[in-house]
Amino acid sequence: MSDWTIDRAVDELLGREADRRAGDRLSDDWEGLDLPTAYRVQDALVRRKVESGERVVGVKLGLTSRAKQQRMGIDSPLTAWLTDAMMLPEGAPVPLHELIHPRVEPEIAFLMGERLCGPGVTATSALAAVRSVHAGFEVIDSRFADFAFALPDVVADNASSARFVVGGPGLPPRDLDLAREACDLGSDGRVIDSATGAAVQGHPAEALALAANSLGARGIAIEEGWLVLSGGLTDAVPLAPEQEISAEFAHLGTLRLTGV
Ligand code: OOG
Ligand code: MG
Repeated sequence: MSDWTIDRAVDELLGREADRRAGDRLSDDWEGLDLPTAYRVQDALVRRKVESGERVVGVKLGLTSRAKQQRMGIDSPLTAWLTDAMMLPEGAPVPLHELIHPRVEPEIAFLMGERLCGPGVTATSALAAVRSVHAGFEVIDSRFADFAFALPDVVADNASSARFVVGGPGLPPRDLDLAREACDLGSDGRVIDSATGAAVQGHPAEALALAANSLGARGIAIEEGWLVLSGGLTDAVPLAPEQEISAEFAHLGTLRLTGV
């Protein structure tokens, strides 16, 4: 018998974030933690952040690439929330003492020029709602030990969200072939991985459509002015002190991020 509730799960996850400690999976102890309940925890968690002064600035996809799905052992994409407190300016160092066990992954970021709401969103209609496309980094930081979780755990944990960077100034989608847009991931000047936009759902616009349709099924629209992260194109890299991770995109520019 477990006595978990949505509120208790939110307290637990926010407590771990504040204390910088990872813990056990919720699903080990909470039999009733199914996917709808997990999204209720996620929504309640972001509501708590908003009550404490943070502002929702967009949404992210997770587990959209084979590289990420294989590493995490989960093959269902998911969505989660981005707030202004997670946003790092381009080139800003990542203070590691604020985080538990951060990992960095290169992503494609969309800035929305129009509201987008599923169902029925296609890659074409999704891309038509985009103002500009940007190079992105996400710094993920699971509140579960060793990033070991089942799907409802990671959904409840706002998909390990911690920090993100969006490169400027971006390009209009019509100027890009996003499936072919290449990205080299570097660590201290050495290329350690690479992918193209096709890594996320075959095309980053398919990932965006997936976000619009899954959020739409929960009655949520992607608003004009919001950012959307595509999901990591490659596996994520653990970030160590003084380590510089770079993401060199063919047309979207290069992002660099250093742990301090
Ligand atoms: C879950 C978050 C996944 C992505 O881009 O695939 C994610 C995790 O890997 O901890 O953000
Ligand atoms: Mg990510």
